[in-house]
Amino acid sequence: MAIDPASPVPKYAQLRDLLLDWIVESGLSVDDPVPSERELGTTYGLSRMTVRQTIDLLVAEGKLYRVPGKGTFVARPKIEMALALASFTEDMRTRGFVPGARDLTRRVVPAGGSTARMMDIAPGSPVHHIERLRTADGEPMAVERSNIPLSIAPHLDVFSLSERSLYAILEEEFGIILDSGEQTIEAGICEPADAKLLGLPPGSPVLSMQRRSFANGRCVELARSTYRADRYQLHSRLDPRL
Ligand code: 16G
Repeated sequence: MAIDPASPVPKYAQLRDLLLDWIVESGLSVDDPVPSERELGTTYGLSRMTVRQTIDLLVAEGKLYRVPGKGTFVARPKIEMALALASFTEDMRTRGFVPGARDLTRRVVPAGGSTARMMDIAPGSPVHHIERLRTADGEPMAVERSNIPLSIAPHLDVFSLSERSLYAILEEEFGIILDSGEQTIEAGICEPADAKLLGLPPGSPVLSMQRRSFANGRCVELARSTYRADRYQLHSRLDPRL
């Protein structure tokens, strides 16, 4: 396939699609180099500026990455997160990764105003505040901050969360089966402390998630989490109407 100069599609966008097809057809895999901007310009009869625009776009989309002085390479595909009431453990296992968790903080704190409001509990009532670094095959993926009312899971603190899934503990030890939830997802910029934990340059893009999960109409968990935007994309089925 070649660039069509008569097409209303800009040349850099045509090259994007051609290059992605070429990567698949040539059987390139993760970390394989793609041809240089000069080579691509010659192959497709395009200016260096147009080729650079395409590469910039593919880098921004997370399909390619650049190593200064070395070239441009095929990036790892992002993990597709389903919008479901699944635990991190379940989600990672389904995708063939080994899930992990490192405890950062676990304490019982009085619920602040907004946490209490969102959980429909009295302000100041005790909640387990749990901060964990979540990993997939040992690689940091997200920082998750969960709040769980003490009244729902009183002795939750005796269970290790680096060895077991929080949702599994809630179910197996407390008989809590989550039956509904809601989640908001926003683009954000990584806080310096989280960037360090996640191994990202400060100011990297992240997905900020807030999830409330419920059992029998009662809010069990309010989680505020920071997921790496360079490793995650969200996938959702669409209903025909709102
Ligand atoms: C998911 C939830 C998190 C919950 C965790 C439990 C989001 C975006 N996700 O990652 O709220 O705490 O699952 O996972 O908030 P676990 O059962 O593997 O510990």
